Amino acid sequence: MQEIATLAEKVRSGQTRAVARAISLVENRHPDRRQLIGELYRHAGGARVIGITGPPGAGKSTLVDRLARALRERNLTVGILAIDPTSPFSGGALLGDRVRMQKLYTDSGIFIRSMATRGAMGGLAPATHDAIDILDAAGFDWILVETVGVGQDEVDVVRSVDSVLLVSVPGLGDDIQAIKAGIMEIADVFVVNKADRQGVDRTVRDLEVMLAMATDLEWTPGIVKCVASRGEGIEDVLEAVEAHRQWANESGILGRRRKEQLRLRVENLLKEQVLRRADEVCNLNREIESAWEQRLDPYEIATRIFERIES
Ligand SMILES: Nc1nc2c(ncn2[C@@H]2O[C@H](COP(=O)(O)OP(=O)(O)O)[C@@H](O)[C@H]2O)c(=O)[nH]1
Ligand SMILES: [Mg+2]
Repeated sequence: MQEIATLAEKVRSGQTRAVARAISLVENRHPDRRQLIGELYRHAGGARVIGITGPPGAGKSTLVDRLARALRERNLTVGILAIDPTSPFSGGALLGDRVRMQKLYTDSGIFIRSMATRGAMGGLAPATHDAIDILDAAGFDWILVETVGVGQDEVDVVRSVDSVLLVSVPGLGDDIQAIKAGIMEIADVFVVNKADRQGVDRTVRDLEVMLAMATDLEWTPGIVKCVASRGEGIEDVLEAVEAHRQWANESGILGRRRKEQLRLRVENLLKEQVLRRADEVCNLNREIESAWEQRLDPYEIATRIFERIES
């Protein structure tokens, strides 16, 4: 469609409104997204994609804000995607984020968008991957993706960036949470934020011990302290990201990771397509309803549905 081709052109020339529209399109899983990504994908791949994850309240948004400013000072452009598991219209936290992050809006070298997770039938990770492509094709030098790091969708998002920053704060509880969420083993840089608080050295030591015990790591993540709210330690964070990037490049890990990302995206799209198709063919709700009445086991239900998709 010409309309989508034109939209893709505008995205490529970096027009903010076109970028916003394109992201809405993939966020809503609109059928035209296929053509859109088809037009943009080959122009993506140049951006540095960084994931910032960690428990709520750790200071991720504050850090993202500071990183974005630091990058702008180096004349680099920054696209920001914030993923929030709550609906964008309820939950004061996100509203707070938006208001706070709005300060950055006046600069066209920064684009901020929060991705809604509502109603995404397994579509959050695919939508975010597509949004990253859009920002990448629009020419943003860096793309920062903030996630809370809970749930498979979010883990999938985090797995599809070049470098992962895990933000923790003094106090052991948060670290244990992070380990539980299965995020720990994919961290490339540990950021200990709120270093103005007591117990920061203890947290750093705990992380060091944990890393020392992990013998199978290809890369030893750096541990960086910062006070995001005051903008302290931001250069150190960037330096640690740079170190990881350099290693990833030289070791060939970056190439391998991006190939794994492609696989993950394809898998997610397949799941999305199969689910959608199953719903079209069978009406999943109704199918579950009747299977429940008949006390069918899940294997049988899935097999029945799959057979109907295939026929
Ligand atoms: N004391 C202290 N507070 C901070 C620091 N960084 C962020 N905060 C505060 O922590 C709260 C949560 O920050 P936010 O960036 O929204 O956390 P997020 O939920 O991880 O995105 C806010 O009130 C911030 O002002 C820091 O380095 N030190
Ligand atoms: Mg936040």
